[in-house]
Amino acid sequence: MRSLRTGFRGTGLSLAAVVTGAALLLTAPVAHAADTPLRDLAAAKGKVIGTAVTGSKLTGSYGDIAGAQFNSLTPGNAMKWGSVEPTQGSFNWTEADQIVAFAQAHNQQVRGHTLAWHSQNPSWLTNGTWTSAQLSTLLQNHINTEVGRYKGKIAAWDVVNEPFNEDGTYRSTLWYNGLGANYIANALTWARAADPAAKLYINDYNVEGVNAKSTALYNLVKSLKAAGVPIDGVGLQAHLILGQVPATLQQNIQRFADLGVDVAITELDVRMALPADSTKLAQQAADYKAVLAACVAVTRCVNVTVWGFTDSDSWVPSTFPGYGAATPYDENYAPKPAYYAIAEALGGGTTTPPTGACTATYAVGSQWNTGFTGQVTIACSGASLSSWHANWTFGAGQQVTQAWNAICTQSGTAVSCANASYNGSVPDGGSVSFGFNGSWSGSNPVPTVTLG
Ligand code: 9MR
Repeated sequence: MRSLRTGFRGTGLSLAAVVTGAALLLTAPVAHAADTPLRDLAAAKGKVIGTAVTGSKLTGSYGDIAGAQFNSLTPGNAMKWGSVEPTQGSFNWTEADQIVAFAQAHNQQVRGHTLAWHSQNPSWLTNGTWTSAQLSTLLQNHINTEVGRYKGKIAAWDVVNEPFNEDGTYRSTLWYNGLGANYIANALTWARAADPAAKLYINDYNVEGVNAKSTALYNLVKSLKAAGVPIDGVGLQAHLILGQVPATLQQNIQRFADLGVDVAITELDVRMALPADSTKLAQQAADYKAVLAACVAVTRCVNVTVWGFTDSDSWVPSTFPGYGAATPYDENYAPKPAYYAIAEALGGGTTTPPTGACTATYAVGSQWNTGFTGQVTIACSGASLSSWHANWTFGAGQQVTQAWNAICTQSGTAVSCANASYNGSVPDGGSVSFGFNGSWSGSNPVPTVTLG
């Protein structure tokens, strides 16, 4: 973290600067959560709203938001086999226990994730040479141990994760190759025995719309039901791309519901090419709203879970370089348009961000081959501030090197600027500005500034 002190610009840089950029303006309303938390809105609709979480982060703003806004938590990684049994016979339940305890303290459900998967398994398991009988015993013992440990504390388990290929054939995995497709029925049966109260799910991605993969899942669920295998629900992960909510989402949810199982949207996120801008964020809001609306429209769609609620805790940027901003809160925990869209789809009344309040305007002034000056103006109309933080995320590796009339810190791409001692007050109808020198290369896109 770099700390950049307030001060007057002492260099002659701007004199030598070549003005290449016209002032670019973007405004953003003051960060302001919905008046009614998402979990209360969801409950009023008979739904559950969840988020994936990282146990070690459940303090401070992250913990506050996770506890206040959501009534279901899914451990993002903590309950995976590789996490809980890194060495055969030696268990580590620390993070999983922590998340369950947090959920209980906040009156939240827990979705257990996940028991039979091809990924994030311990190396002793994947590197071992096992007979079918041994493999079957390993899986049964794993399910007994983990489901048994949390018996009565888990609302739903993703028992089987990602069993299908895109064309609807079974994925070639440790389990399928060693045990055949029957591993699915067995895993469900063992899970039921270990915790009869938990709802048992099969979970997969790219099964949100009607397609070959979701039809294979549909046919599997139908045959499991016919055979009396315990299956209570399907999880549609919903790792979506901006503007690409499948048109058949609601129809697909409905056809599973009609089979007599529940449906959950288990890992919702909507990724976009970075940097985010107001147009993309508006599209993302529409996408989130469409997903929530499809779930709200089908009685048996019981839960929508986002795969991380803040952009600072999302798997997307590391897996899809150049993509991100996929969750409803930005990296500084300011709610994004997607947040308000979720609230609206859940029937929230006064959930749109306030207009006629205080806005932040970011402008690129001078720009030369390696540097630029930026100016942020905070203006209030119909509202006032006694202190402020202006936050943004640089989209192309820019760095703030010196700021004046604000105290700016930059951590990675995230910049946060607090008022100086003398300019925290912004009266109704008034404005304050601060400036900074920055470095850039390649491109210098304008970020969206939020006020906190
Ligand atoms: O969010 C998880 C990330 O931290 C892990 O690195 C990744 C490894 O595969 O798994 C992520 O979660 C996955 C989930 O368990 C199953 N569906 C896809 C999710 C995103 O990869």
